[in-house]
Parts: sequence; C-alpha cells; structure tokens
Amino acid sequence: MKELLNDDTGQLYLIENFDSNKDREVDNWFNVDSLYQDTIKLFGKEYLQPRLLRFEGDTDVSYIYSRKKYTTESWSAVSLEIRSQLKRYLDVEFNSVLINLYRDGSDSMGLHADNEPELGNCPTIASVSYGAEREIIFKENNGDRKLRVLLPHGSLLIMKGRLQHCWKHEIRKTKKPLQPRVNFTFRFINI
Ligand SMILES: O=C(O)CCC(=O)C(=O)O
Repeated sequence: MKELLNDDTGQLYLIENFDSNKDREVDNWFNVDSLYQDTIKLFGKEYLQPRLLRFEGDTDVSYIYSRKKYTTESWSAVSLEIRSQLKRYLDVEFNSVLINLYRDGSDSMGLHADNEPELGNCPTIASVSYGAEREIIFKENNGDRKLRVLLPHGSLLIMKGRLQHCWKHEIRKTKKPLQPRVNFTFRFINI
C-alpha cells in the first residue's frame, strides 16, 4: 500500500494490485446500454457529461451529485463482488457505487470534491479502476499542493479523513489514444 497523503487535510492511499483478478473483462460486465450519458447544467445551459455512468446501490438510497438527484439501480454482480472484497480489505460498509465509463481519452471528470451533505463528515470513499490507466489529479483548496496519481488496472484508491473537505480531484482529457476505463466509486450515503 502506498501512502500518498496523511496529514490534517486528509488521507490518500493507493493499492496498485487490489484486484488480482486481472482477467476481468470490462466489456462483459454489463450491458453497455445500462450506462448512460447524463447532462450537466452549467451557467443555465445543458451539456452532455463526457463519460457514461450508472449509479447502483441499496434501495432507498439517493444521491445528489453535480446538482442532480440519482436514485439507485439494483446492484450488478461485479459491483457486489468488488464490494465484498472491499469489506474484507477495509472493513467499511458501502451502500452505493457510482460507475463511470471513460470511453477514451476524450472522456473526463471535472474538478470537484465528493462533499455532498449526505456523505457526512470526512467520508471514506473507495475507488476501484479497470481498463486503461488514467491519472487523477488532486488540488488543495487552501494551498498550492497538487498530487498526480496514476490509477492502473485493478487498483484501489482510498480517500479518507478531511480529503473531500480540503482537496478537489479531476480526471483530465488526454490526446493519448486510450482504451476504455471503468471506475467504481463506492460510498456510504446516509438516508
Ligand atoms: O474516475 C475516477 O477515478 C474518479 C471518479 C470520481 O471522481 C467520482 O466518481 O467522484
């Protein structure tokens, strides 16, 4: 386990070989039709989000993310399997997962923090990645620090402590020709 940050602004750990099942075939996991391209409203105008997504979890869970309310789809087999692996590894309960599919290097996620009130104070968020390696960039809110972290296939990134309150993160577009990447971000949402 690599410790990338551990101070009063949060904790960040990377486990590069978290999922040893390297044969996971991203394409076979779900019917890609069950992932959709959502819209986002910026300055009163609607834009398509540059990635596909699916929000899964326990019934009754809903999540306001990027100012939109998501209700859960039922758990897919692969998400349940990863969640059990996380439970054994971290001993943390998660009741939902946001699945993001980045089709190629032109898909991205803008700078944000997972700091919605329903995540509570100092949430632990577990982010598992498969497929193309992408870089996640963290920027400190009240400081100049920047952390750049490569997320290889099968890796687990753990965000803890005050990280979501003191830092923001993003996945930038790249011109490199890239295969798809799927990211599973597990959260516990208070209902
Ligand atoms: O794709 C990633 O690794 C980041 C996902 C993320 O930031 C999120 O789901 O909030």
